[in-house]
Amino acid sequence: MQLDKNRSDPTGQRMTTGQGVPVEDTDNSLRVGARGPTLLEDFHLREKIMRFDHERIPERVVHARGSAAHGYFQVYESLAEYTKAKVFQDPSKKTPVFVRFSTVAGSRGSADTARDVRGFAVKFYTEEGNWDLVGNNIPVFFIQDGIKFPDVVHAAKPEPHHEMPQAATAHDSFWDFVSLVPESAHMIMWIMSDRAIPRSFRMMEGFGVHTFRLVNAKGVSRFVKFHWKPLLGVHSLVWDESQKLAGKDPDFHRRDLWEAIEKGNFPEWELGLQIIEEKDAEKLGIELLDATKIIPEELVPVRRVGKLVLNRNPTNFFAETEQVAFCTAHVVPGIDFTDDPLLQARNFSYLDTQLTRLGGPNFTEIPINRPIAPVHNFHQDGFHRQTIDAGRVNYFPNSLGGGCPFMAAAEQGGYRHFPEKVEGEKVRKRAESFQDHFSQASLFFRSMSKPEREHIIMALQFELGKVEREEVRKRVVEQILVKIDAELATEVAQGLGMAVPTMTAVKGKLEKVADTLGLPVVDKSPALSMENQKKDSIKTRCIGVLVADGFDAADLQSTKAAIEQAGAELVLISRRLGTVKGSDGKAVKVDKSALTTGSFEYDAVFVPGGAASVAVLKKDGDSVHFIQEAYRHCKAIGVTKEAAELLEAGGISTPALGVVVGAADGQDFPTKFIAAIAQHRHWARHDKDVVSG
Ligand code: HDD
Repeated sequence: MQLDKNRSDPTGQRMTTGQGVPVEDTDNSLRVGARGPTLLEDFHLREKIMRFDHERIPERVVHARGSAAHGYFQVYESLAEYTKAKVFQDPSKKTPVFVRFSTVAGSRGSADTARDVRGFAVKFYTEEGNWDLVGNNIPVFFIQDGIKFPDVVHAAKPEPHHEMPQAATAHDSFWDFVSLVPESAHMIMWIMSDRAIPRSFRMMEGFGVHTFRLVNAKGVSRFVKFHWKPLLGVHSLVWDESQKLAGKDPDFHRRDLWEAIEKGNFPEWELGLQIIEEKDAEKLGIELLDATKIIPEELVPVRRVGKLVLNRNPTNFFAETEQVAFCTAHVVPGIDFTDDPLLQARNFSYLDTQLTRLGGPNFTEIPINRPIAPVHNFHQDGFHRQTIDAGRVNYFPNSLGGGCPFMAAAEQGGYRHFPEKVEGEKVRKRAESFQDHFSQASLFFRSMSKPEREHIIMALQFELGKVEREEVRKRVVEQILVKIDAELATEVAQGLGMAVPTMTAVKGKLEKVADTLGLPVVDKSPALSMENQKKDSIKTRCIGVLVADGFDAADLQSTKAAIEQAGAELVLISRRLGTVKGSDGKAVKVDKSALTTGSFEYDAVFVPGGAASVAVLKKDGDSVHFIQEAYRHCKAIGVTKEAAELLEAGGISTPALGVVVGAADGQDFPTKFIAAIAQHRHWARHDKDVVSG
C-alpha cells in the first residue's frame, strides 16, 4: 500500500547517523581518557540526544488517548441513486481506511476504561480524495454550537488550578457547566449510561452525529445520518470493572483491538444510513441541525449499505496513530455539509489544530495523511515540506505552465458545494427549534431496560457524589434531572442524601410538534437499549479458567473444544506461571498467573472439577474473590463436578441466573454455558442485591 515506501526496517542493516554515516559505538560518548571530559566534537552523541529531546509533539487537545487500525470499506450495492461518491458506487471495490478510536478527556497516557465518549474516526482513502467521517460512539453531543466547544472541554478536563482529576468528569467544574447548560441533558444521559464504558472498541456503535448531505450525479441532495453497527453486538463493562481495569490494565481496549487483529479476529461494522428526503425533514418534528438530537430508528430506519473491516495493525504507533489528522471538512464529491453550527465550527477546528499538533501546514504530506488520489496545487513551502515542486509556475491562472493544473468541472469530478439557498440577517441567535433540551433525554431514559436505568442512576450518584459544592449537586438535580424523569431525579437525590425534588414535567418540542401535526410520538425507542441488541454469539470472548494441580482434564478438554468451536478462547489462570498437572497426569501451560490478572479481564469464568484442584482453589482467597467478583459483575460462570464447591465457598447459592453447574455426566454443559456467556451479563442478579454498577 502507499505507506510501504516510507517503512524502514533495520534488520541486517548497519546503524548510521541521520546523515547515513556508519556508527562505530553508540554506548560510549567520546571523551579525553576513559574518565575524562566529554568532547563537543562527538556529533553522534549530540545528534542522538538532540533527537531524543524533541521526540514529543503536543497531544491532541481532546481525544489524546487513542488506538487505530487499517482496513477497508466495501459497499453492498451501488448507492448511485443517493450519492455520486465513488466509495459508494462499486460493490467489488475495497476502499482502504484507517480508523482511530479514542477517549475524549484523558491525556495520552490515561486509562482506556474511563467513563467517557469514545471517538470513532474513519479516514477513507478514496480514489477522488480522502473522506473523513469523524464520529463518536454516542449519536449526540453536549452542545449545539461549536462556539461553546472550548467551554465544555475546559469544564470536563482536569481543573486548571491543580490539574485534577485525570480522565474523569466526576468533578465540580464539569457538573457546574452541565447544570447551567440544559442543552447537554440528552448527552448526559448517554455518558452516564453503559455506552460510556464499552467492553471493547469492537463492540460499540459509531455515529457521524451531524446531519450531512448525500448528493447524487443529478445534484439532488438528501439528508443523511451515518451509523456504524458492530457485528459482534454492542456490549459494555460495568463501572466497578472499568475502575479496576484502569489500574490493572490501563491498555485494556488498546490491547483488545491489537490482539483481536493479530489473531485474525478482524473487527467488523456495517455502515448504516438514515436517509431523509429534504421535503420530509420538517415533518419529523426534529431539528436536523441540532447535534443534541437523534432521529429515532423507529421513525427513520437505518439501512445497512456496506461493511468496514479492520484487518491490519499499524506498523508504528507514532507514525500512524499519533500523526493521523482527521478533519470533518475532508469530504469528497457526493458528500456535503448542512448548516449544523457544531459541524461548521468543527470544519475550521480540525484543520487549525493540526498546525500546532503536527507543526505546520504540511501535515497532509505525512504518509498516513497522504491521499492515494494524486495531489496537484500551488500550496507551497512551509515547515517540513516533502514535495519538490517542479517548474517555474506556482500561480493560477498561468500560461507558462500551459494553464495547469487545470480545474475540473463537477461532471469531471470537481467538488461543487451543494447550492443551498440561504438568506437572512446576521444574528447571534439560536432558532426556536433548538430550544427543546429534554424530550429526547427523557426518551433515552424511558427506552432503557431496568438494569440500564439503574446504572445511569448509580453513575450519576457516583459523579455527583464526587462534586464538592453542594449547590452544584442541587442544581443538576433540581434544574436538569427533574425535567428528564421523575424516577431518575428521585433516586439520584436520595442517593445523594438530598430532599426529593419537585418534578417539572416539560413538554418537549418533539411532543409539541407531534401534537400539532398529529404525528405519532415515539414514546420509546427500543433501538437505544443495548439490551435489545443481538446476543447470539460468543465470538472472540475471553473466558478465564481457574485451575490448580489435579484439575479434571476431561472437563477442561471438552469445554475448551466447545468454546473454541464457538469462536471464543480460554485463558488458563493459576497461582503461578509454568504448568499445572491435570487428572490425567499431563502438564498444561498456564497462560496467566493469578497475580497479574483479575476476573474483570474476562467475559466469563470456568472452573473444571477435580478434587485436588478445587481443594486448593477453595482455600485460596484470590480464587474465591475471582468467582465472587465475576458473580457481582453479572457474568456467566460455569463449573463442573467438584468445582461447584467453589461457588459455595464464595457464598453463591445455586441455582442462580447465568451460573451453569455441570453434573458428572453433564453432556449439555458446554451448550448451556455458551448460551449463558452469549447473554453477556445476567443483570437480574441485581434483584438479589448484587452491586454491579
Ligand atoms: Fe472533535 C478531535 C469527534 C465536536 C474539535 N473529535 C476529535 C476526534 C474525534 C472527534 C473522534 C479524534 C480524531 C482522531 O482520532 O484524531 N468532535 C467529535 C464529534 C463531535 C466533535 C463526534 C461532535 C459531533 N470537536 C467537536 C467540536 C470541535 C471539535 C464542536 C470544535 C469546535 N475535535 C476537535 C479538535 C480535535 C478533535 C480540537 C482534537 C485533535 C484533532 O481535532 O485532530 O479539532
